[in-house]
Amino acid sequence: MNDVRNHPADLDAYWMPFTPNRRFKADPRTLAAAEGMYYFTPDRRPVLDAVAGLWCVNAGHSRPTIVEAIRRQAGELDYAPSFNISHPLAFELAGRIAELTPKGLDRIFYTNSGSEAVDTALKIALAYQKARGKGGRTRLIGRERGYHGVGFGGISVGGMVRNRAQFGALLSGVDHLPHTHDIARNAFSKGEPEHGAELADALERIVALHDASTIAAVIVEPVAGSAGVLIPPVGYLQRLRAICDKHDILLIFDEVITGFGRLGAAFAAERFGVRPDMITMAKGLTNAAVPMGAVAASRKIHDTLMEGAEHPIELFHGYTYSGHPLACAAAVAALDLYRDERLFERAADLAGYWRDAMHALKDAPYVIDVRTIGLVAGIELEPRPGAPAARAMEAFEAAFDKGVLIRVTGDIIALSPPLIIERDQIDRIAQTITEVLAKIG
Ligand code: PXG
Ligand code: PLP
Repeated sequence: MNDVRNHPADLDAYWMPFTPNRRFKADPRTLAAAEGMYYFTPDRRPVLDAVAGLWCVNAGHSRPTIVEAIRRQAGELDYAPSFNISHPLAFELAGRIAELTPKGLDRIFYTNSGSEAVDTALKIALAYQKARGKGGRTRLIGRERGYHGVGFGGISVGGMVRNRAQFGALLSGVDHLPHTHDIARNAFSKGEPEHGAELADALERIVALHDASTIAAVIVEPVAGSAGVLIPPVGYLQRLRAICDKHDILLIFDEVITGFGRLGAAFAAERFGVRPDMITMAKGLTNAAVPMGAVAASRKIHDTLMEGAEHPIELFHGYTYSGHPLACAAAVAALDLYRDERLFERAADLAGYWRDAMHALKDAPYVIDVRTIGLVAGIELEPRPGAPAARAMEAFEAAFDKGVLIRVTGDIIALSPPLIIERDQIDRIAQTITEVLAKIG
């Protein structure tokens, strides 16, 4: 097998995403194969996957039924135009997704990624407001430390400062809620932290500032993933929902990470008992085997656009690859696996074991917080003085060299294993992190 370490010249052409390219190319680490809970390096060294790729391979790697579905589909129908024609599997899959979303959120628009799902949802929100005669409602409200992908819409409502800073003025008419991260009050919370529901009331202040008649939608991740696993305080999401209802503002849950079992339910909306007006999804939808995202919109939104628009095309939006046949085939096979292996229930059943194993890291060096929900954990480290993020990056490299793939963001280790993980593998992840933290300075 080709090892990029042996071909340094071959590394130049590929400009890698969200990567310190020069550092990577000086000491590349790549993965060449995967099966179940494991990756394999080009020299066939197994690496236990504690992050489901990038929070996306929820059923584990290279599952044969998904592989076979993609193969079969590629031989049968490689591509069908997405505008005006489509193909049967796209309709079948939409019905399958609608079985998993909260009742009434059952109109499915396909995209190719989470970023596109977010931009699509924001555009649907604006089109909906216009269609119902509220075209003045153009403002979009996001949240500090939110991650909504990398499209201009997504970084505008997003709150990861560095993802915005290089790119100019972004969308106008956007405001942000405060984030809910509060280690001083909530350190070492298990599940939803106790303090902070009142942070939702910041939405009332934003409404007072701009007037409700200018606001189209609020978008939040139910659990913020990329920013380092920020779990909503008890009652927070319910309060956001109530304030949105009071002022007739749409609420969008970005469930690109929280969807498809990550929290032990199909969607976080179900887990928290809060019904948004739209859900964005991607990642686990196809078990990441083929890129695909989607927006689930409420009937109210969908039907308003179906009745209201004066044009034969109700929504001037879509992608060449919306509902791509290979993605649909992968998604149907992935949803079959989730159902047949009861993987969402499995995640719920394992969540207690996961929580206890992760919270045992409380006493490891540098750990200032552990937070867990479903099969997600954030382990926050005290930054090394004068070198933020260095400690976590060294932990990542040391864990990889010990055969465990973790993910770090700033000084936070974020873990989100495939839902097929076994208890001894959970133990091994915790053990490896303990060893690694004892070793680094
Ligand atoms: N919304 C949310 C909530 C996400 O987590 C996106 C949108 C964008 O999806 P795409 O498919 O366009 O990447 C995401 C993606 C990480 C990490 O390590 C997280 C994501 C992507 C890559 C890395 O935290 N989330
Ligand atoms: N740019 C050009 C020149 C195009 O023709 C198209 C699609 O037809 C796009 C961008 C958008 O590509 P996609 O539909 O894959 O998002």
